[in-house]
Amino acid sequence: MKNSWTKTKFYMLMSVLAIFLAGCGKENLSALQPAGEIGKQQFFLIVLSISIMLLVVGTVAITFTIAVLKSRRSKVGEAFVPKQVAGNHKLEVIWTTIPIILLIILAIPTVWITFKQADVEDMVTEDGVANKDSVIVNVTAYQYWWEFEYEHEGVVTSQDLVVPTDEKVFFNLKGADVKHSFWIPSAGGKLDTNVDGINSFYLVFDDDKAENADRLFYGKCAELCGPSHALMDFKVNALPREEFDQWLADMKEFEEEGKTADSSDAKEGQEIFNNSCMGCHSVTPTNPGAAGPNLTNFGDRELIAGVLEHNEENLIDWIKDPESIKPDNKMTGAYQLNDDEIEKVAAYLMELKVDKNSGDVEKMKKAIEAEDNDEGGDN
Ligand code: HEC
Ligand SMILES: [Cu+2]
Repeated sequence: MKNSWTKTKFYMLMSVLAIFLAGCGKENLSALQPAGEIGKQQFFLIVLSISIMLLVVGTVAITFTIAVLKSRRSKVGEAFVPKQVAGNHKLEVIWTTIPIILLIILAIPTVWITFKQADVEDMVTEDGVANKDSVIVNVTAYQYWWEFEYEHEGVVTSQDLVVPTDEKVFFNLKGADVKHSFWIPSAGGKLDTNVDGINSFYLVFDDDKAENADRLFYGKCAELCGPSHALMDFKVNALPREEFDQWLADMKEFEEEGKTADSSDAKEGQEIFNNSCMGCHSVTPTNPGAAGPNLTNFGDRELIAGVLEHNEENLIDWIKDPESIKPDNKMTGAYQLNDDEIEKVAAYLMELKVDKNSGDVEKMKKAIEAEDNDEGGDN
């Protein structure tokens, strides 16, 4: 009876663990489902080192079990003394050589891949200037948000990183305040963003993997950097090359045309924004904000401040009391607005859209909804 209960407990524990492990396999978030060259190499190293570890642990466990079973007093008698092997030459050689061989098997691919992944030769030309043929993103990590500047285009975004698929995307990483770490689990990393020096590496995003992940990967800060470290997330929008080029073109066109608010609320909101928020936030795509994220394409974002679902209600909550959402963030207390003013600013920010496609999707969704409603009426 007791035995079967122990077994039941064991199976219950295992099924709970299995459920947890099932969560490890998301296409857009997991190092165990690599989505590009670097991620695949890192995954290979994980599998290689775990296999070697399992081999060692397994061998030791089995040998130990055999020894215990074979040397039971009931079997060999009270007076039995096993064969003494201290200082045995052959054994000493065997158990020194095997670990050395295992370490060599582990070391060669690890060292080779580590150096290969740090190879950013294609990023600069022979004259030492940034290579025009390569996509280069200069990343700056702030407490608790990310800024992405496109080297050749001068385009600046924050929180949402847009990259082309099936080619090397180079990153120059630095930290603005404290040390952070840049990590896109599916694609690879992590690499520290230091305050005193730039770290460079590249990532590749496979197009088919990006499509499986709905073209959206998750990025994270992987170095404890303050109270809101765990909320320092960003999104990676991985697009085919033509769509990526289109996005860059939209961003630049936006710079030329500028953006004027549509609705009357938004117009008033724009004025309030210019007075109270412009000191830290920029709404032109080529201008890094002074102390806060660039908000040029804020209306296209997936999330607000990297953590809240993107809608007007949450935006109002954020502007009203950012501290309750991201403790220690650097926007808290920087302005004084009443509820009415906050609603108008929010209306203005929701209108800041650059991605023309996303507008079409919105329109399409509305059209489909309208159609569905019509059908509903007929029945
Ligand atoms: C002192 C500088 C400062 C001022 C002034 C300021 N902000 Fe911010 N803002 C920040 C910082 C810093 C962040 C990033 C916070 C974080 O994520 O940790 C931020 C984040 C945001 C975000 C989220 C951005 C994103 O990328 O998702 C919005 C929206 C925003 N601010 C709106 C406003 C509005 C509206 C005002 C004016 C009423 C304003 N801010 C005034 C510094 C400022
Ligand atoms: Cu951080």
